[in-house]
Amino acid sequence: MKNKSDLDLKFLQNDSAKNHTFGIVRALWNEEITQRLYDGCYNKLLEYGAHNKNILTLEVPGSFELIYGGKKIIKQTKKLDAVILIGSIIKGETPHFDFISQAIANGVKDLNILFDTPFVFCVLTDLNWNQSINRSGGKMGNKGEDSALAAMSLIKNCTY
Ligand code: DLZ
Repeated sequence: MKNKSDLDLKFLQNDSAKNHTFGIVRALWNEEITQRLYDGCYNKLLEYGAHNKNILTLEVPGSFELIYGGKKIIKQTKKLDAVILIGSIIKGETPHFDFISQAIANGVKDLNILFDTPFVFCVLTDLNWNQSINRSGGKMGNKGEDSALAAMSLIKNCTY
């Protein structure tokens, strides 16, 4: 395996998202970054055959609210095949970064335990703005695209 995309492409077909339903919960904090992640994720789902009407989007103020947003979107629709949670946390001068990052990772883990639908973690935890740009469509790729691939892989490999 050369990189993550090689692995995903091995399992996926070009219509892997067709006839599947997706939720995307997007945090608006660091909005430019989460927009880039969102676009990468959304377009990757379309590329694999998803229909616009089958991609439901919910926006929340910050990454901390992704957990509530994830719970809400799944409870209200009850028929999503996967949910992708998109956020961007950038380290500041206080320990806030550590508390929020840890809480969100734990919260997303809890959602995966509580619900049958998979929740994909697309939250960048970067030390500065440049790192975030690099991971949202810059020289390190776009983690939003990777998350779409992960969601499709989960639907394909974990549905029996
Ligand atoms: C408060 C805060 C801070 C300091 N930094 C970020 C961040 O880098 N990324 C992010 O998504 N959200 C941040 N927030 C907002 C919190 O996630 C949350 O929205 C507020 O604390 C309100 O609950």
